[in-house]
Amino acid sequence: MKLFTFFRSSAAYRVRIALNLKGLTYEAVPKKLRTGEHRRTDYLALNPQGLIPALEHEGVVLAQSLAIIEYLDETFPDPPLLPDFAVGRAQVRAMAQGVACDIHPLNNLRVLNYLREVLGQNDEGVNRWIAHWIAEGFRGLEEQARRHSADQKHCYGGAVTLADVLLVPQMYNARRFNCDVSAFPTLVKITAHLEQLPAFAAARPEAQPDAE
Ligand SMILES: N[C@@H](CCC(=O)N[C@@H](CS)C(=O)NCC(=O)O)C(=O)O
Repeated sequence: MKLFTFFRSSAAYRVRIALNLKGLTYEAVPKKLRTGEHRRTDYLALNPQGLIPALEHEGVVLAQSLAIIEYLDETFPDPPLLPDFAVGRAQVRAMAQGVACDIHPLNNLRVLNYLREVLGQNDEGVNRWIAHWIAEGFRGLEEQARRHSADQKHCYGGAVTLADVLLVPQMYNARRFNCDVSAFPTLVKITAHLEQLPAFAAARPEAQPDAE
């Protein structure tokens, strides 16, 4: 198994957590986002969307972190990342998609570059944008976690789910951009617990071979 990754890519961070939770070994193939390695023809031949991550398994290359993680969960079901009942699965997916669809895309590198280079925003403007959209998304996620967490250690119930796999990298990004997360105590508490787990700790950006 090969993971096309970048140490600071939060979408790749999600897949690294899922691979570790499943106990799967993989070869990390780093692609430097800053130098545009993800836009070169060799990588576009593998992943035409030109985004990190992609996962190669048994000769097939998969794109999109949520699709990859659900593929891993179906192919290697132990431990499961989704509840065993339909309502639970929908609720966990709703939390995960809140991060993957509604927070992360607004703060992605190409969006930030567009704000800077085309719309002429300075660092202050870009940082306000980042903080605004993270806070906006975290508001709903905080309430969902408050309702669904059984122990303030997991977003949903009392075991690791897809929602946790998505939360931790997004919280990493929030801290990286100095966002004030004090209004989201449940998310902060859950993250603090999860970051201690070996599968999450080994996936953190600083622990990657391509970390700068
Ligand atoms: N929805 C995609 C997002 C992937 C994504 O945006 N990856 C970022 C790194 S976290 C990327 O490749 N950015 C390159 C760019 O913006 O040019 C997923 O979940 O895999």
